[in-house]
Amino acid sequence: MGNYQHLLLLILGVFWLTISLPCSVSSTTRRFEFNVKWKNVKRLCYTKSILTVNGEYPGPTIIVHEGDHVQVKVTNQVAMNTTIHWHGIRQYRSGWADGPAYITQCPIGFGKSYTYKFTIVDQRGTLWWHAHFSWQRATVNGAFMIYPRMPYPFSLPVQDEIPIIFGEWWNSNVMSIEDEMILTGDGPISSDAYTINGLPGPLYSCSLKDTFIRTVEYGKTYLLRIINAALNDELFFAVANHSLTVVEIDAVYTKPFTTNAIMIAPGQTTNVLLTANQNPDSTRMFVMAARPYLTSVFPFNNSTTIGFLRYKTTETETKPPYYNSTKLPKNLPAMEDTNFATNFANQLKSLASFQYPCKVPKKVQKQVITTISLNLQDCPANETCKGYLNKRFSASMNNQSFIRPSISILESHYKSLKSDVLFSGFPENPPFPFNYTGVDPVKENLNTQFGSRMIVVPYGTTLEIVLQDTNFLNPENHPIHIHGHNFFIVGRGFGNYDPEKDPLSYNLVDPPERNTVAVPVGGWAALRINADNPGVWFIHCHLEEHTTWGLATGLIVLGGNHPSQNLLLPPPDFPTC
Ligand SMILES: *[C@@H]1O[C@H](CO)[C@@H](O)[C@H](O)[C@H]1NC(C)=O
Ligand SMILES: *[C@@H]1O[C@H](CO)[C@@H](O)[C@H](O)[C@H]1NC(C)=O
Ligand SMILES: *[C@@H]1O[C@H](CO)[C@@H](O)[C@H](O)[C@H]1NC(C)=O
Ligand SMILES: *[C@@H]1O[C@H](CO)[C@@H](O)[C@H](O)[C@H]1NC(C)=O
Ligand SMILES: *[C@@H]1O[C@H](CO)[C@@H](O)[C@H](O)[C@H]1NC(C)=O
Ligand SMILES: *[C@@H]1O[C@H](CO)[C@@H](O)[C@H](O)[C@H]1NC(C)=O
Ligand SMILES: *[C@@H]1O[C@H](CO)[C@@H](O)[C@H](O)[C@H]1NC(C)=O
Ligand SMILES: *[C@@H]1O[C@H](CO)[C@@H](O)[C@H](O)[C@H]1NC(C)=O
Ligand SMILES: [Cu+2]
Repeated sequence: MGNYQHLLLLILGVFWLTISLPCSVSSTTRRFEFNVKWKNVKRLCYTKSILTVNGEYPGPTIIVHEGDHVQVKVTNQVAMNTTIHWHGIRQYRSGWADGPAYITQCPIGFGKSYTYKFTIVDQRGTLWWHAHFSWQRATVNGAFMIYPRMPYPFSLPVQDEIPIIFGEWWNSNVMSIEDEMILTGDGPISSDAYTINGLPGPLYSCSLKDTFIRTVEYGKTYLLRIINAALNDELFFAVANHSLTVVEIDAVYTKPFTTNAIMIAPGQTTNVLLTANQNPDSTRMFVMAARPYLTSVFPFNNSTTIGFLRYKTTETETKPPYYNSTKLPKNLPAMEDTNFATNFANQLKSLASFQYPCKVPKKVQKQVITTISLNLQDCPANETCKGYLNKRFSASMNNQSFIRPSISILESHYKSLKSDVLFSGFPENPPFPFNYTGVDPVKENLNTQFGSRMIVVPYGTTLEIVLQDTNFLNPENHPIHIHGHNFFIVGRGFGNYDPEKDPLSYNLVDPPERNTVAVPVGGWAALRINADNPGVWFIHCHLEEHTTWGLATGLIVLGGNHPSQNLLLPPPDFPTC
């Protein structure tokens, strides 16, 4: 070999090292302690005891880097069961740490601890964590930030960041809402306020001091890490006189686009860039506002949470903030603005660059078409039901209303217990095809069947799931969340999915990649998944009321031939039932 060739190899070698180094930097183990405990908190003039992590509301922020090993020791200090879910974390082979009660694990009982252990693989951006037991996530939630190994692929430099967590506040005890719903068959009571970082803002009574205010500096660009932790509401969000550039959703980079507002569904996260480019006048505060995107006839709280961006000047430090205007931003969409929601969703595309390729399956080995539906269950003769028409509200996928068993399905699956047959055989098509988005709701039989059947696929299957909304009770935009896998939203539309025509217009180049999809109201969404993560993965509507009613199923991905294609061993402190 000549000298030149040596030199070339050397250069190539150095180049290879340079590009591969950031990924191969030895990973760190980051440890956190989460103590689940009560804390007295006052909002809207009501003081009540809320469930928290470490007494914080919203809970502590987890900050890690891509590639890190994460260990969170959760200790339950309250006389209730609990679990924590790391929403959107892929959990490669570590399904034991995913968290949904009775899907992957038995709950952590009073006085018990469980250490969730997992590794951050090929994910960067904003995710979040929340309790996954009953409705505890109302107050037990927080941000989960993953810093990238490589510089941000954004054209603007990020000079600072602003976490924004939307939530819902109930003056009454949120822990008893689910029990009440199950007892009476009625819908949940609606929340009393929406919140930004736990604060309702000045449009609610007694809340002037509970207002989120963030000082910004003229000329700087901020990364807003926006999380929708509300229980039952999709939200619009806008900042007065500022535009937002979307750069990442659900910890996946997107093609940047600029918008006056965003729509964000419960379970979703969206990172946007905001440049503080307005006249830096200390007497002015810019309103940021969030209110529901409404597609349902069910009761909800018709109100808006606002906070402020305040420009920093020499006077800012000494003067109290002024609330010259609490006028809502002109660019905040109206509550029923489905056109805005649709146009916004149409603009979301994977970055699909050389460094961050879009790994959408071009072909699929299996397709599952499933309705996502609300239902009305006939009232048993010996009971009184308080739902619509004196029946029980319910919800289903392919006419199965999902029942969580009282064991860990993951454990049962891992040990190949006999009960496993209960957890397979989810129908691959609606049992009776009908005009899903055209049925007169009330005259039909809206009953459903109870069950715990899930979709089972071999390791590595390329899977397509088509989610079809129905008009039962009312059509509604449902945010469907899949654990353990990201998916690619290759198609969306209104009306009934057409298996012949609709695939022709799929985006197989740069579809958005997410963990939660807002399925168009009265429409459908087609998702493609590389089922490459062995385990048991919950699939459910991220409107808490719908999960309670059974709008859920699961995906069981079998182990592969190679040891690296199988689940890790169960941890020694794995909670038992
Ligand atoms: C909605 O919020 C307002 C303002 O706090 C409150 O007065 C009202 O009772 C709430 N509505 C419902 C239905 O809870
Ligand atoms: C925002 O811009 C509008 C004009 O589009 C202007 O009337 C208004 O005063 C501005 N608001 C602030 C807080 O600067
Ligand atoms: C805002 O209010 C403060 C205090 O009342 C006042 O000094 C200031 O001029 C007001 N600014 C605007 C733009 O109205
Ligand atoms: C919400 O409240 C506003 C102001 O009171 C009202 O104009 C609007 O019609 C209400 N919207 C719904 C959907 O109830
Ligand atoms: C009604 O009867 C069913 C079937 O016998 C029973 O399982 C259920 O517990 C009863 N419900 C009430 C409220 O008594
Ligand atoms: C479904 O129902 C809608 C609304 O009634 C109607 O417009 C549409 O033509 C129906 N579709 C089919 C395939 O029957
Ligand atoms: C769902 O199942 C129930 C109970 O078996 C049945 O009465 C109903 O017709 C089914 N509905 C649909 C849409 O398949
Ligand atoms: C907690 O969960 C365990 C296991 O499912 C169950 O046996 C126990 O009754 C639950 N405890 C409470 C307080 O709900
Ligand atoms: Cu739903």
